[in-house]
Amino acid sequence: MEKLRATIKSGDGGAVKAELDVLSGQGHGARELLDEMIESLREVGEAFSRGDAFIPEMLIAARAMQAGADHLGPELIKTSSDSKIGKFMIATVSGDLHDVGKNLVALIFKGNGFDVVDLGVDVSADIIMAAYAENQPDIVGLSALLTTTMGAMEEAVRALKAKYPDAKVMVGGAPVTQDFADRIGADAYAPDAALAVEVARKLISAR
Ligand code: B1M
Repeated sequence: MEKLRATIKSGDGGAVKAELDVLSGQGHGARELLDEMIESLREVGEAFSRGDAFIPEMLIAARAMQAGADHLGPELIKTSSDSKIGKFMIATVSGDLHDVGKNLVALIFKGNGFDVVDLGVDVSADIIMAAYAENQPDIVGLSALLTTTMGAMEEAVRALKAKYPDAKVMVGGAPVTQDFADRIGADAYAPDAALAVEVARKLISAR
């Protein structure tokens, strides 16, 4: 696992994929490997906080992690059923460029039988509302990684709910908590991508 962490930090997506294949061959499961890659990124983030790493290091590690997550994709996700469960629209909120977690959530929803509309990063409340009207999703998922963009998440949830009271909104991301989700009027919170699918299924079946 040491080597996997080192390859994530080196930013070499090809080396990450090769190391994942080696570790899979040794019997390590996709979920364990994913957690290990997330942990590597957490370490890079801590180094950044200490001043021992800079933006480029965070960026190349994120790219390598994305390559690794995409490579694991087929094993991470369950076999999708033929009939679609519902439509899930996801965005990282305004002012926030972090997308590795959002992409992971989108990947896992696709693999679990959802139609996924991915609006990308730095998405304003206005764009989310316009996309809601256009796509009519069963659930809107919002991701935020910065404490400074939690306000944008609140703004998006409140604007969406004011115009579309029946809209169902799920929120997540490292600084987001159940308490925060409740305070801003979100319908659901999930701490990780796998649990987000379970929460979404419950939201849809409760309709
Ligand atoms: Co940024 N960054 N970053 N960064 N970055 C963090 C988040 C930080 C914690 C690092 C640190 O200081 N320790 C810190 C935030 C501090 C805070 O606000 N409390 C930080 C900072 C400060 C910044 C900048 C402000 C730095 C600067 O410019 N001075 C800047 C902001 C840019 C902006 O967004 N406007 C910035 C920039 C960047 C990069 C662009 C260089 C790069 C992002 C590249 C990219 O995403 N394409 C980057 C990175 C890579 C990180 C860290 C190192 C890794 C993030 C990541 O991808 N994690 C991060 C440190 C860390 O996370 N510990 C850090 C892996 C990913 C799988 O986890 O996204 O949390 P995560 O997703 C999880 C769950 O949160 C959940 O599911 C996933 C797991 O299954 N989840 C959901 C996520 N969304 C969900 C939605 C759901 C449900 C669950 O429902 C809808």
